Amino acid sequence: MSIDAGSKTADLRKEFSDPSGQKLTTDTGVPIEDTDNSLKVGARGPTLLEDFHLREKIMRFDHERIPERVVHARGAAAHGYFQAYESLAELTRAKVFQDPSKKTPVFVRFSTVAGSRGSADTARDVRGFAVKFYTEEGNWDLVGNNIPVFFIQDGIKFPDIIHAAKPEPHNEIPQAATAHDSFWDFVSLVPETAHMIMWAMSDRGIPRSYRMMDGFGVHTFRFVNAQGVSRFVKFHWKPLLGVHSLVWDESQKLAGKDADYHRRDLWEAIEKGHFPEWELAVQIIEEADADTLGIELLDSTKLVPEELVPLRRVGKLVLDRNPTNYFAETEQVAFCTANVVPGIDFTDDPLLHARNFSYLDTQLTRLGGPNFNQLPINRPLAPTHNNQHDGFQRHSIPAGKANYSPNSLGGGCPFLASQEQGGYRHFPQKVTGEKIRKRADSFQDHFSQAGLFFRSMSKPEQEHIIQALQFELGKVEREEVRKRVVEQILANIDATLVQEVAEGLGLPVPKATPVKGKIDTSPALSMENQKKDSIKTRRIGVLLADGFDAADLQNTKAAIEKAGGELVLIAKRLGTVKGSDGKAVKVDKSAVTTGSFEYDAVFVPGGAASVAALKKEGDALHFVQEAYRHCKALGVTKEGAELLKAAGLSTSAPGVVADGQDFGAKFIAAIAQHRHWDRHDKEHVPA
Ligand code: HDD
Repeated sequence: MSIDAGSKTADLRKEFSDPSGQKLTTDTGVPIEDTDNSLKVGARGPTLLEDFHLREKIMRFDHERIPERVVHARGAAAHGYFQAYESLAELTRAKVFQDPSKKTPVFVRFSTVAGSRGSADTARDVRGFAVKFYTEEGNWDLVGNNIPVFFIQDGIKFPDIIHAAKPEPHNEIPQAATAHDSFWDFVSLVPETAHMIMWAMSDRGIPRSYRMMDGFGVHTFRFVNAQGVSRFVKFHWKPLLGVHSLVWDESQKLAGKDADYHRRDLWEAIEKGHFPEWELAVQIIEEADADTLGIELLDSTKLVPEELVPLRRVGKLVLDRNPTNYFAETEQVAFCTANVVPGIDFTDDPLLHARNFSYLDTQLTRLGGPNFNQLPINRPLAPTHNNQHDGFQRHSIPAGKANYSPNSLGGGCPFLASQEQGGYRHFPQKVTGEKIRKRADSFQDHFSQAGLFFRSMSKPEQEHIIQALQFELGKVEREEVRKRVVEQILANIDATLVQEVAEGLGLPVPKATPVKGKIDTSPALSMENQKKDSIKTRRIGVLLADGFDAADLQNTKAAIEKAGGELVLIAKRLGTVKGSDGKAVKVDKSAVTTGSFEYDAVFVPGGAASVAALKKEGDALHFVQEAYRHCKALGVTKEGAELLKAAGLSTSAPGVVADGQDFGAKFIAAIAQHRHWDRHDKEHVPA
């Protein structure tokens, strides 16, 4: 048999040399001569069953998919490291927190919860923030979210909340959205969801980037030190780029124009060397103080306000390497809340206990058997020795006759690890009680922290929550469900909230009976109070046509890049545009492939011919109007201001920076603010 030398594929193949010397082989290592033609009897004859290469290739293709995760199916991940700032020996014996000179490798996967693997990144949803630390004493998985609380208090309700949130069973509609009857029906009947609903409907539900969101371990865990002293701990990840969000209109448009917006953002940042960073912070609560705190630490629908227990920043997470292969790493990674190391232990949070079972169990179906920890991405760096040898997809080949314990045939191996040798010992917590299906009275307050969150928001943040609820409940078809959410949930949270949502839905406004706790507001909860000091990695869209002012572009580019931002040149079509100096610059994006929602700010340089051309382009006018409506920074130099005027926009509105002294510095300061919510008349601007 010879390669079909006449085919186009064969011609193309000849153009590539073979520098690696790596030949195509079957899975059993047999070199392959032709992978473009199946084995046939004559060139036009039937295909032969003996074509083992065809059969293997198709068989492998037929089985390429594994079941997607039942939740958090859509995600993106990266490698990196964690480094402690100082020894935490007084709090925990975990090795990962002992030596500040040591870097512990990590793999971090971000995700949405409700959508399928192919759904859009920017759906309104909670984001998963799962970190696998490959520590020297085994893997520690901190499987958290970008929201510090959860929908339910007991894991037995997890299938219910997820079934309600996922597409409805009869027609599988809608995808990656909670704006439908079954979700809100559940919410209306389960008041413990109230606090999490406030967070999910807030701007936290539509992050600007995975790189710009908080992470939380959610549950209360234990730190246990070498002396066996236990303290309660809550984990927080704080992004060094600050916490920023999209607006809802942008999220929806991005879902159409770039459904991979978040995974692309993470990938590109790492490829460009802009490694995302977070600080790990802990809230430590002495066991003796737990009862007087006034917050049930075992209830995952509650947070501990930073004003009560401050955050202590204990180390840094850096993501510096993209995966080599999406499937092998991001898809096959298996996190489990039960993966803890000596020095980290559980509390009796009933949500956590159900999770400890669920994550181990789900991998059996998803990864085809019990050996998933042998997959390269899950394999610990710490050595493993045990008698669990068999099962589907065993990779390593255990030696020896003894696969039981105790044994003498294997010389007694593997031996047990004493405390001094780092053996894991569960914290000997005292427990007594009757076997009952019941929640403690301390789990019954469902509204005080929902109200705390809403009251702690800035005015614009509150408006966004109201608008999100009007959208979501507006999509609910059954009026009795809408009414129940308004009357049974929102009325117990806040008077303004319930009034505005009810009015937006055309429902009677019920009497508000907000439930208040000990703390009235927690300023730390508002995104407005997070740091806004940098434009690092921010993308600024530049609108250009032939004749743009080359000096304007050059000066702004220099200033923005010095501050760590990036200009993206946008014109009517791809190719080049000519500046006032006669030089051509390459266009990065054409108007048909992009939109203002892909950028953090907009810049329009001067140049009479360029601006005159832009004024006639509907896309350019729409671009600036949309950015204005989304409250982004707009910078204009010289004639650039005319484009804004032609679009009916004010050049003196907040966040609009017109030419003048210190233009670069003022524009940068405006971009760092991320949004300028107090922009007048924005509701009247088309977008
Ligand atoms: Fe979960 C995946 C986060 C409650 C059952 N969950 C999963 C992932 C994250 C979370 C980030 C994706 C991990 C990855 O990237 O592979 N889940 C949470 C948080 C919760 C939570 C922060 C509440 C504090 N989860 C929760 C409960 C249960 C589960 C109560 C079941 C009783 N979660 C699962 C699961 C998943 C999962 C079904 C799907 C895929 C997987 O585990 O590996 O077992």
